[in-house]
Amino acid sequence: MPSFQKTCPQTPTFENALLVGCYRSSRDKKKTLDSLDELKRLAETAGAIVRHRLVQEVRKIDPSTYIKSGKVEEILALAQSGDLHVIIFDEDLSPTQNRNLEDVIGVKVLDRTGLILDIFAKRAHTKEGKLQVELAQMKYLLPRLVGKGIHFSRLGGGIGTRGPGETQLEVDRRRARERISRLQQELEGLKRHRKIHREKREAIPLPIVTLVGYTNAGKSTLMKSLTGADVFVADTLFATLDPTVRRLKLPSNREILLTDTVGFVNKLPHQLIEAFHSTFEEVRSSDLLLHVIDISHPLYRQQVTAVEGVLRDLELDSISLIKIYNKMDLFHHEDSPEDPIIGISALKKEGLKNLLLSIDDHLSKNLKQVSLFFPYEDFQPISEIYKNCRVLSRKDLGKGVRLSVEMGEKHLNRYQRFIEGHK
Ligand SMILES: Nc1nc2c(ncn2[C@@H]2O[C@H](COP(=O)(O)OP(=O)(O)OP(=O)(O)O)[C@@H](O)[C@H]2O)c(=O)[nH]1
Ligand SMILES: [Mg+2]
Repeated sequence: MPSFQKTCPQTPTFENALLVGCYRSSRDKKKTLDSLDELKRLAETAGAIVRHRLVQEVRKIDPSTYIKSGKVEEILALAQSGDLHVIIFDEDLSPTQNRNLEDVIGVKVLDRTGLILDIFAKRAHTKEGKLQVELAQMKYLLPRLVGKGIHFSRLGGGIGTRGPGETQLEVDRRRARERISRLQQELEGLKRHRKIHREKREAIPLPIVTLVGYTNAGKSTLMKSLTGADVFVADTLFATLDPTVRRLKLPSNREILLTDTVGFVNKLPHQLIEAFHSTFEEVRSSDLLLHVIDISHPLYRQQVTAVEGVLRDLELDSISLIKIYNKMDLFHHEDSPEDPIIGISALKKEGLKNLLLSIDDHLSKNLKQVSLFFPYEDFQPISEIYKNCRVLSRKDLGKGVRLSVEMGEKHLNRYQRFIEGHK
């Protein structure tokens, strides 16, 4: 029986990396170069020093090594002559390509997915976050355990082998499957727990407003500036993995729940989307999404498109959304974004009043004016109503109280039995 012990081979603190980007035709070259810039940031976040880049036209993908054998030779020469610890491909490699490249070059090979999973493993702090990342990593590793066994063991630890990577070294597919189903069970348990939490939260049906956006756009900074929440902010990718929720009062005195959550990235690994299902479930119950955009980023338009793509994939695109252009203090572009513009600086706390008014405005649009009657023997919900909705008028009558209230769908459902004229 293979052991399930963690093995921690010697790893340099920083690993020298070679990045490889491939494009099908010269039209795509610029896109590949941009994507490689992002891969560099991802690699640095994982602890690598990017020493070399290889950008290559690949008309036809080689099924055994992705790039042509000539290029493999070139990389081999580089690996033999220098201090190279890891090769990172921007495109996803098949398990076979990954293994073959490592066999020939003798250096650890990762793809973008493996790298992102590694960063998530480093960042996960809560029990649920850790389980989710481990599940994603196991799913990524499972097809890589076929055939010759585990190739990573020869190639040292470090980037791409953190978290379950290390425990994987000795396990076979059966044990990996067992682990996957155990993780799924545990997550299911946590999900039930979370559901109870959510139901409790929804018992006070405050509108839920969720910050979404590309990683590093400034979501957590905005959360901090608006609510004073002590959330982690960093100039690094995937600073936030675990959702944080705080109450916030809008100018109309209406209270909302503001949620900060995990950022998106181009080519977000599907294993992560699946594993973070319950995190995204939470987003699904939002009344409004605030899409935070880093306008100072030269590729902000592509980032917007990537985020919109992920929202569509997660079927979150039916929730109403406001685009917020952040980091206006750094904004130097000639071309201005599409309107209507909400420009802010989360860091300098500029434009926040305007943002809060817009949130108020958006939420009001989904509100209806209704008349409710509370008999004196069923009077308790009135204090809740005063707290969570806008009361327009009140009349104390002989048998109870009549309120004219502005409320959203959530409240309409909750207080349906008090609505006058309702059968
Ligand atoms: N100049 C400037 N920097 C900002 C602004 N907002 C955020 N930042 C910086 O941008 C970096 C990323 O901010 P975060 O708030 O961690 O970004 P995030 O969207 O939560 O990122 P993830 O959690 O990785 O998805 C930090 O270095 C912030 O200080 C802003 O309005 N102006
Ligand atoms: Mg964050």
